[in-house]
Amino acid sequence: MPKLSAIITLTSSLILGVGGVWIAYNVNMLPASASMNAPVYDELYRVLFIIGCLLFIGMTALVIYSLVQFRRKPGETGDGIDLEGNITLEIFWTAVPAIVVLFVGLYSYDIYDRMGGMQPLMHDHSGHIGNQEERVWGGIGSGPIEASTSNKSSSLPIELTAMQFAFIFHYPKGDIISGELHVPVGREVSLKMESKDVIHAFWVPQFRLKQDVIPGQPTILNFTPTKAGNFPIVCAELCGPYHGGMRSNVIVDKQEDFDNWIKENSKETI
Ligand SMILES: [Cu+2]
Repeated sequence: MPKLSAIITLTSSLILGVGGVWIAYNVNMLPASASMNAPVYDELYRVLFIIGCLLFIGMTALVIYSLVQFRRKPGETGDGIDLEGNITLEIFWTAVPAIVVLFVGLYSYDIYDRMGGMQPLMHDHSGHIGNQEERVWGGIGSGPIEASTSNKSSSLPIELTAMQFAFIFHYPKGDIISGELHVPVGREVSLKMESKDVIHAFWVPQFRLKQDVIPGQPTILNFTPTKAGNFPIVCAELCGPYHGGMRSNVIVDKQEDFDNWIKENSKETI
């Protein structure tokens, strides 16, 4: 009998494992993936989804099995069997969740690091600027943005000002001001963001990117779009009565189209 139950447990676990992985790979709940960040983020999401599927299916199956198997039989009137403690089982159900939670924590940290989350994002009060900012913006304190145009870096610097209730983009090259974000596909963009009033958040679901935009404290967001198209920019921080309407678009163009857009708009504004 113990042999049979071990075989049944092993087979059900295998079916559960394969089923969970199959669901996670075949049920896609995420929007299109359009930046270099996206695959890294999606990998973490998939692993969490697999764990979630395993737990959900496993527990539901166990509850249904118990309801059927251990139901009160006709004619039974007494209490159930008196059970007290099971050290092995208790160690098992403490160790397994502990290992799962530890794994998820460490893995999430690794993904956050790979997405650049541990790199400095903003000025501190002493005026020091993080490495990314030095690279793209020339490391000149809060000096004029024009200084960055001579930078040898291949990143495209763009300045974002958020306010109730709009995103305004400024391109140092050509001194263009736009209500929509235009970027070329395949090139790193360095977005320097600052708010004029309250805290907002720049969120592009297809880029898997979300970053707070804070008054008086610029934040830098670097990303590389990988797919041409038109994607929504959403304010993801409750910022006032029209917060829900604080939206814009990011238009990812081929380099050629982007260059044309820059050329056309530079003429009008310079
Ligand atoms: Cu907002």
